[in-house]
Amino acid sequence: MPKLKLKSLYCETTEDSGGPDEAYLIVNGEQVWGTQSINDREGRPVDKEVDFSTSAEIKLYDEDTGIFDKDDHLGTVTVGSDMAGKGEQQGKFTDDGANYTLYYEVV
Ligand SMILES: [Ca+2]
Ligand SMILES: [Ca+2]
Repeated sequence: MPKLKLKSLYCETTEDSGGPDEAYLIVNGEQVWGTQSINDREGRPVDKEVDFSTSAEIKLYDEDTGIFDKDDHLGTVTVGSDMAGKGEQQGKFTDDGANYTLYYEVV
C-alpha cells in the first residue's frame, strides 16, 4: 500500500488579509494536520504519513470563526500511487488568492 509522506507547508501569501491563516490539511476526508497559524513567507513542518490505495486527495483549508464566514478551501492536490518512489514533489494551493506550496513524497 502506498504511503503519502507530508513533509512541510510553505505559505507565500495567506488568504486572510492583514493577519495569519489558521491552516489545516485534510487527506481523503480526514484532518491530518493543523490547525496551525501561518503567515506570509513562513513554513511549517507537517511530518505526517497517510496510507492510501490508488489516490490521495489533499485539501488545504483556512479556519475562520464567525457564523457568516465558513472555513476557506484554498485548493486540492491529488496524488496517485504512480508517484511512489519518484522523490520529493511539490503541490500548489492557490484558491481564494492564497499561495501555498506543499512538499510531499509517495513511498
Ligand atoms: Ca479566511
Ligand atoms: Ca482564517
